[in-house]
Amino acid sequence: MTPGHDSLQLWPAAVSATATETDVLILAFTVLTLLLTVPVFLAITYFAVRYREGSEADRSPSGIRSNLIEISWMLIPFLLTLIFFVWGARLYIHSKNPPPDAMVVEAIGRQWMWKFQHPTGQSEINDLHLPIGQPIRLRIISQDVIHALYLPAVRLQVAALPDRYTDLWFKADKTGTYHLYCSEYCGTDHSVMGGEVTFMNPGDYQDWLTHAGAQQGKVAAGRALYEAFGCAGCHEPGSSVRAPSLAGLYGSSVKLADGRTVTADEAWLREKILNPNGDRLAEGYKQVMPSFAGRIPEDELGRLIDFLKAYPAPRAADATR
Ligand code: HEC
Ligand SMILES: [Cu+2]
Repeated sequence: MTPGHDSLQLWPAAVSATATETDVLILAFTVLTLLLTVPVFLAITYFAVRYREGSEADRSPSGIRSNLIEISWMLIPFLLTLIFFVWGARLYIHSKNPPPDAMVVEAIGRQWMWKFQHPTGQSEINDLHLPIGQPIRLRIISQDVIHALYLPAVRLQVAALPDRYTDLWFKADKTGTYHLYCSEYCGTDHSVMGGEVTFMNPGDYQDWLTHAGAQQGKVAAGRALYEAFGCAGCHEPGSSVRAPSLAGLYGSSVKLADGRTVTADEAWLREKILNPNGDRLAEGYKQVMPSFAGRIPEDELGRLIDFLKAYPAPRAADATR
């Protein structure tokens, strides 16, 4: 199942044994709760009607007194619910104790993106590629405020805290692409802080690491600089500064305040970042972008431009994500 809004899903796909067990636990507990409450409500309704004011019903004491009935109506539901306590506690403890051979992937939350780093060094932003059939442990931390990483397909979520590691582990057994969210309100762009997790066969994962992963790593490094130098603070939607979106800018034509039109190629991006004002001002905007000349080392500038070249124009689907 792939993420999307075209079909309404009442229950997200479950891709691990723990996820399936969690579903069974919740369903079974719902059934037990209904078994224990529905008869009570039916009895209340029945007695309310039967013994309403003015009814002819027989109100003389029944004479039945039984300690056995008193004890069993308390003890049986207590024991039945206790089973669920033990079951739930076992599942919880299991989910908190990653096996020692788990593959550790670092997850870093920041306003407003997730960065994931694979044990072999590749990193990616907002998307996460993982192998199936192997325990994965995500070691999670935040660079700013409290976020929370939520993976509905494995039925797990955990807070991402500044200055403290938290974990989450699972073993997926189904390939596919599923949603990944930040589930802790963390500021203006909280709603777009998320992406997709793709579970792949181990062989495909190795391929991904050597090809796409390596490429994405470079882009991810540039994206991190885009955030670190404060570009995102002005250029991302939700900013209080009115600045054009840089998504999909590379290769397009830019209208300047002085009436010229230029193509946003590599050289132009470089010049614009180092010396944004004067005759490079975009049409319809104020001159507020600071010059980064002398502030960005040459190698980092290269990576930043690599990121801008790969920064896709927003897809329609992203707007609703
Ligand atoms: C203080 C807010 C601010 C910061 C920080 C900022 N910019 Fe800008 N940027 C603007 C504004 C406003 C414009 C539109 C006016 C202009 O062309 O200068 C702009 C324009 C641009 C353009 C031209 C876009 C177009 O459509 O013409 C590029 C490219 C750009 N910025 C890249 C960057 C990069 C890369 C960084 C980080 C290294 C950055 N900006 C940091 C405010 C900012
Ligand atoms: Cu967040």
